Amino acid sequence: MEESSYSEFPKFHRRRRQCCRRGVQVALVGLVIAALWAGMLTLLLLWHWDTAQKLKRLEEAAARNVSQVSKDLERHKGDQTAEKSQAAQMLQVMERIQDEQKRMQSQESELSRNLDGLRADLSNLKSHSLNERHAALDSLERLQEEVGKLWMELHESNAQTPGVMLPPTLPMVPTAPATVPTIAPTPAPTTVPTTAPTTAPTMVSTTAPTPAPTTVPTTTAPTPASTMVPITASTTVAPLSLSSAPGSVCNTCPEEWIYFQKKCYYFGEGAKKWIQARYACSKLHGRLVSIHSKAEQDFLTKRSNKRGSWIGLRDLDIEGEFIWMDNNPLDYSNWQPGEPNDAGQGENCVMMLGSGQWNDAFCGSFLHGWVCDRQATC
Ligand code: 2F8
Ligand code: CA
Repeated sequence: MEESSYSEFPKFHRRRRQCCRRGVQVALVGLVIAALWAGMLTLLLLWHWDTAQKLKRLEEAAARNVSQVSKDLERHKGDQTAEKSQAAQMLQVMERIQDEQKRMQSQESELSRNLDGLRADLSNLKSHSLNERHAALDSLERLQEEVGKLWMELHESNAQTPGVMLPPTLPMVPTAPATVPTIAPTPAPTTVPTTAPTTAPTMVSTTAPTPAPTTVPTTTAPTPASTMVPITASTTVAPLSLSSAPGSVCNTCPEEWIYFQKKCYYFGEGAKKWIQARYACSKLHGRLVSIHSKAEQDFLTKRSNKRGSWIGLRDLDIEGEFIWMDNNPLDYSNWQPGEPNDAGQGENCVMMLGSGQWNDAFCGSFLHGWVCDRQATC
């Protein structure tokens, strides 16, 4: 039995060793598993920690961004408020400007209304004063014409009435200036009645019965109705001696006069209005030229003043009815095309242009030439 017990011992040890080895193996496996779990856990922890760190950083960044955004938002809100207040201010300014514009527009329309009114007044005033001026000039010219006629008659009668002394020349009635301001009243109407009638009418009444020259073969035109001078004298022409012995040659002209077809012509020079030219001719014992044929016109054209000359034709009394100074009918004419046109302020006197053609012109214009005629003497 004992022997058997001794023989059983190594078996026991073998079994025990085998048993221990398995335990160690199990323990090792356990250890390995534990190590693996520990490693896995460690990794898990590390991953978790890393994720937490990242999350934390993200949160911080998000918080920074949020604060930045909120700051931006506040700044933006501030800007918006400022802009709003600026917009409100601008709106106010614009409203003020619009009000100002409306006020200015109403002022402007009122001003333009006033201006229109003023313009209308001015044009009324102008046309009124122009009409007055024309009327005054017309009556002045008529008056001067009458005075001229009376003066010539006085001279004629003086020649037949010894003892009555007359000045050698007719005092010129002052006429309105060539350029009268359109608004200012013209001086003509005031000067005419004071100067013109002083000598002529009173002297005429004493000499009126003097017969008109009997040798002048003129057709007496109806004297225009004049309000200032009594129509007592017959219409006269310049005192020319026209009688001639039968068969004698009547071709004698005074010095400086040019003879052509029984008449003498004087080509005057020096600035004159029509009425002044007429008076200048009468002083030379002639009258402003009357033209009755192409031959006569051709003769005059050759000698015409290039700047124009007054001739003895006008339509003073009736517009368009032209009358020659010799009272003969208008049997020949040489109008420039388009004339007479009574242009501008009215044109009642006729001029001969440089070309020889005729143009009706304003009687108050100053022309440098004027042509007189008279009958040649025998
Ligand atoms: O064109 C013809 C026209 O020329 C002038 O007026 C612009 C003359 N005026 C004077 O000579 C003052 C007009 O008489 C003439 O008809
Ligand atoms: Ca004309």
